[in-house]
Amino acid sequence: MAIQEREPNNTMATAQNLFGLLPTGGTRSVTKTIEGSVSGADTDFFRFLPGNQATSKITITLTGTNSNFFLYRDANHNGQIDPGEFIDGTFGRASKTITLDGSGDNIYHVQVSKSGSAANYKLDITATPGLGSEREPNNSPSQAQDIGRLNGFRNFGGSVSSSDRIDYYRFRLDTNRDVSLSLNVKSSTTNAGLKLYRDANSNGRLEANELVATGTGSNDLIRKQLGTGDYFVEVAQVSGSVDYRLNMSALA
Ligand SMILES: [Ca+2]
Ligand SMILES: [Ca+2]
Ligand SMILES: [Ca+2]
Ligand SMILES: [Ca+2]
Repeated sequence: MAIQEREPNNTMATAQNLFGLLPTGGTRSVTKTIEGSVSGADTDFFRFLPGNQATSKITITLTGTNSNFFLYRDANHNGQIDPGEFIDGTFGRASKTITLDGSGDNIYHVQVSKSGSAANYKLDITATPGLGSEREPNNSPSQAQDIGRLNGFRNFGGSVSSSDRIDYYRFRLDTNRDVSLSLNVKSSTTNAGLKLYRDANSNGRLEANELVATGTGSNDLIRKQLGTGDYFVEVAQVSGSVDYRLNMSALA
């Protein structure tokens, strides 16, 4: 049954709370459907969290002409939208679905606003339990799996081996953030290495002087304050057939 919007919900601070989507230990996808309307002076905010640290993806779909939606995470918990807190939006695109692979249990805010005359809308938010998955081919920077703007936690499972030596992921920062990356390898008889690059000259290639950090310690930890830019994460096989979990976060 659909949830009706409740006014006032015009700011992040007064967002209508949808709470967690997934029950603890649940194994099935859960969808919440919200119905509302927006007009010139009326914008609507909703807040939700997946409810489970291991969430393979969140999908948000907006139905209704003349409306837009924007996804944020209030990184500094001040109830307002600050630089770097925007994650994705529809901006009048024909397809109004946003998918976040490998989402951790972040608290998200969705804003619906009108793009034309007053609009009725339906918003479907789906959370799917499990771990985000790498998508092959991801063997070069140009094939890197693009996770979009990194804000909060994102987690992926993948593998590298002698026949698939490298996996690349890419993310974007729109403001300064404390970024943390780590690589957990399932079997102690296998090993992989973690590197972080920033494509400073935006030529789509990763040059030696663009290396930002190399993982250290048993979990290949990288922890650094980073500024605006396009970043590439490289997971490279060192020995054996490696099943890994890559944890990424960007916090205020
Ligand atoms: Ca409304
Ligand atoms: Ca409103
Ligand atoms: Ca792989
Ligand atoms: Ca690969």
